[in-house]
Parts: sequence; C-alpha cells; structure tokens
Amino acid sequence: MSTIEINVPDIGDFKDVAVIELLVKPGDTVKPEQSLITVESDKASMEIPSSAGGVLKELKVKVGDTVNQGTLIAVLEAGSGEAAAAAPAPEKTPKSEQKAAEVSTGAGDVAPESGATEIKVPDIGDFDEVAVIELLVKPGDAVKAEQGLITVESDKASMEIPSPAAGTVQELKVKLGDKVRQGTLIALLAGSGGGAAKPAAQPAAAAPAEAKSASPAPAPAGDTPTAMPPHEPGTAAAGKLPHASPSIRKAARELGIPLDEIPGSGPKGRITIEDLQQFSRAVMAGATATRAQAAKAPVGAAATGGGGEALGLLPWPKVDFAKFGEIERKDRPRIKKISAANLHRNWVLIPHVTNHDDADITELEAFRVATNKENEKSGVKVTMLAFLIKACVAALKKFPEFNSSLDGEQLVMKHYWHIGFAADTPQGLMVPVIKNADQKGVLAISKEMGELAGKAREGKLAPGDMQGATFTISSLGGIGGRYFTPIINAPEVAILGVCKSQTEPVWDGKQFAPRLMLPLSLSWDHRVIDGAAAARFNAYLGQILADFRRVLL
Ligand code: CAO
Repeated sequence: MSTIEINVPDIGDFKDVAVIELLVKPGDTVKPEQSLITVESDKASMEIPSSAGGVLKELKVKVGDTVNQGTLIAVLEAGSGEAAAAAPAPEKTPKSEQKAAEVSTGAGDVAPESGATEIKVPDIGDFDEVAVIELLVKPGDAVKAEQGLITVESDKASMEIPSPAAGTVQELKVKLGDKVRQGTLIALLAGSGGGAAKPAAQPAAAAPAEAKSASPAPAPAGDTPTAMPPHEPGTAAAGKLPHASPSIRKAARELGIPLDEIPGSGPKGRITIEDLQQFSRAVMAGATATRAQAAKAPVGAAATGGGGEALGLLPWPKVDFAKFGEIERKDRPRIKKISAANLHRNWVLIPHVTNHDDADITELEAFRVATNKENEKSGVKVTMLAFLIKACVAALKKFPEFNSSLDGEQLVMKHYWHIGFAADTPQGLMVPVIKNADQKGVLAISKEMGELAGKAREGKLAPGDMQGATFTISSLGGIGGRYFTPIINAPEVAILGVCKSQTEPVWDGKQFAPRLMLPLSLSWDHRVIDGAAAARFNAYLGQILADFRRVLL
C-alpha cells in the first residue's frame, strides 16, 4: 500500500498562515477535494482540501501551527484504487480562494459623474457569486488603503474586500445578503485622489476590522440583569468552527474569548462584533463566565447555565402557528433580548423565594403629599419610590447579607448602598442605579430618579448609570396590581417588588380603621438568605415605612 503526502498547495502571497481547525483525524477516509484543515490570515480563512483520496494515516500539523506553500500537512494511505483517484486540480480551491483574498486588482475606477472612485469586487478567482455577510464601513467613514470594506463568504471561505485606496466612503452599493462577483460595484470612495492604489496582495496588513469600523454598541447596562448580554454556552456544535469572519476570529483569539461559546446573532448564527463585545463586557463585569471559568468555579457558585438541553428538559415546542390563524412576526428590540437572557439565567440559577407583606404608609403618604405641596415651586416631585429607597437602605444596613453577592464559596459584603430601580421604557426594562443612596436625602433621590428615568426612556443611559447596584426595587405602584415575584438581578441577592397602595380596613385592636397599605414582595436568594431573615427584613421595612423615626433608633 502506498502513501501519499499532502502538502499545502499554492496559496499565493499568503505566508505563515495559522492552522485554526483540523477537519479530519487519523483513520478517517478522505475523498479527493475533501477539506483537511482550515487556515486563516487576518483577512481570509480557507479550507485546504486533500489532493487525493485515501485513509488518513497521520496529520502533520496541529491547531496553532503556521504553514506556507509546500508545508506537509498530512499523510494518506492510498486505499484500494482510492489513491489513484487524485483530485483533478489539487490546489484549485485554496488557490482560487486565495485569489479572492488577494484582491490585487486595479479596482478603482473614477465614477464619471461625481469624481468618486468606484470600488469594485476584484478578481475572486473561481467564485461565481458570494454573499455579503458583513458591512465593515458606512457612508461618511474615513477609510485607509487596505482597510476592509465588506466581508463576503462562500461555503469554503470568508474574506474581506479591502479598499484599494484611502478616502471617505461616499456610498455603499451593496447591502447584507447581496450576492456579488468580480466587477460588482461595492462602494464609492471620495477623496481618494481619483486613482486607487493597488492594494498589497499580502492580506495580513490590516488591523482587525472591528477596531476600525464597528462602533461599539451602546452598552444597555453594566452589571444589572437588563444589562447582561445573553450567554448560552455551547452555541457552536462541538467540533465545528464557529461562524465568524476572519477579523472577528482574530479579535477573539487576541482577547482570549472562546468563540464557540458565543451565540451568533447574525444571519445563519454568524457571530458579529456586537456579539463579541457583549460577551466580553459580561465576562469583564463578572455577570457571565466562559466554560473554562465555570468549570473552575466551586460547587454552589453561580455557574453559567445551558439551555433546556443542559437541564435535560424537552426541546421548546415548534408550532406552525399560521396553521391556526393569521400571524405576524416581529423583531424583538435588542434591550428586550438582552434582558430576557439575563432574567432567564437569574430565574434558573437563583433559588428564589418571595415573601409578601404590607406596610402601613398612611402617615408617610400624608407627609409626601404635604412635602410636594411645600416644594411645588422646586419642580421636584417626591414619589413613594424615593422613600422606599431610603427605607431599604436602612433595612439593608440592619440586615447586611441582603446587600451582598455570592462569589464562589465567599460572600462579598458591600459597604456601599447603591439602589437600582426598574424603569419601564419603550425599548424594554432598564435598571438605572442611585449611587450612595445612604448619603442622599429623599428630595435629591427623587430628582436623580426623575433624571435617570427620563434618560432611560430616551435610551440615553450611560453604562455607568446602570452599574454597581447592591439591591433593586421594582415598583409597579403607579400602575396597579397586588403582589408579584420580582426576579433577582444577579449578582445581587434580593429585590423588592412594590405594588399599588390602597386604603384597607385594618384592625387596630379596638376597631377597623382605614389605613393606606402598600403591598411589598421581597424575592431573595435562598443560598444566602433564610426565610426568617427575609420575614424580619420585610417586617423592619414595614416599621420604617410606617414611622421613619425608627431609622434614628
Ligand atoms: N401606590 C400607589 N400609587 C403610586 C405608587 C404606589 N406604590 N407608586 C407610585 N404611585 C403613583 C404616584 O404617586 C404617581 O401618582 P400621581 O401622578 O398622582 O402623583 C403615579 O403613581 C405615577 O408614578 P410614577 O410611575 O411616575 O413614579 P414612581 O416613582 O412610582 O415610578 C418608575 C418611577 C420609573 C419606577 C416608573 O415610572 C416605572 O417605570 N415603573 C415600572 C417599573 C417596572 O416595569 N417594574 C417591573 C419590572 S419586572 O418586569
């Protein structure tokens, strides 16, 4: 039986490209043209196919190795007649894909009417039509020569098409999903002097695309549940390369981010720069962990949860709703998707218990109304929520474990009191934070809360406005309802839900008296807090709300 050595074919100007994936293993039977490994530069990734068929005896490269034309990558044992079935054109696929990445072309004609340079898809080898999967720039962006403009993708390679010259993007002529081929006009570039420089054939010249082109998504929050990006580990099927462009993969490698743990929100589950940024923010904020981190976490630590499969649950029901009546599909706002993923994680990972109670706020409400009357001209309206924040700070000081966070086997006791409050906005639920609420008066808190709630509704909250909460209040008091189960904002350990107060007959020992009663619902993490402590917390909170002088005791 003869052996066949498979070498890296002519890959043009690519030098020292990294092996990022092994697609076969010793013992596998491979067919001619079957892909053996994937290599990647910072502008293109491509699969290297086998030039012959046979049984793989040995792989001569491993992930992380760098290869060049001629590098021995595998040894095949020619099977019965299989060796003879040599691929008709051994280097065809990589060569043509390399050509695509090379983009060495005079792709810069001057548009006659505007003087702008027309950027066209250069020679992309044997590719007939490739899909635009990413727009790396937008009109108005200044681009450097060689900077990637768009990413295109076939089933074997993805590559960035760089600008042949520096200038300003006047117009993009393609959109996501468009199919392009050699000669397709992709952009008009102004200020490039009308003469496009021929881009260097060496694709490794440019920095990762996202560093230049993708503006960071405004962080909806920092470490509150609504802020945390969804994290569903194990998104890419085992052994399969995550779907991402070369620049995203390079950025992920440099940041040490496991791409296969990031759910891709792009077409066909492709990982976008926003996905990468959200994941890295969450890891930095400690709100999520990579699988490696989770594996190191001690038992009892809040590890990241998988989906239903990880919990051994049935798959989500798939229903053809249209069979039963007319339907309409709507995209969900980004904030809603983010908060959904966080609420889900918190609900699944935290053993919640909710205690319901009532506080007599008859006197407090009278005081609030009188205060607002006195301060009519100040423009600041004192709401019940501002008093609740002060009352909660007092209760958190008396029961400090409610102001803590779990960190593995340890409890982090916080000696600061930052209170988050849920705000209902057109984009979804946001949780701005009143920092150092212990040091602020009710008037100052009311003013700040009004400003933060306004910013939340306008979508103008800065990430810092939503970070650092030690306890959260979710008030539905202005809307209605009696009691509900608020979901704890990890990594906090408790949250207070408040509903609409109403006048009720309350027995005072001698008679029923009309009292204004405020329904309270305290959810707490049973890993940290016991039921008795929760009952005491609620009782104390009720006492303070009934008579704030108790804070002085
Ligand atoms: N009982 C009775 N009335 C109440 C009340 C309570 N507990 N809390 C507030 N109110 C009254 C206020 O006094 C005000 O009445 P007036 O207009 O007559 O003065 C009215 O309800 C509206 O109050 P508000 O909503 O403007 O102010 P707030 O401080 O209570 O709340 C904010 C501010 C931002 C928390 C609120 O607007 C909001 O977004 N609430 C929803 C939070 C939410 O969605 N939570 C659920 C999270 S879980 O999905």
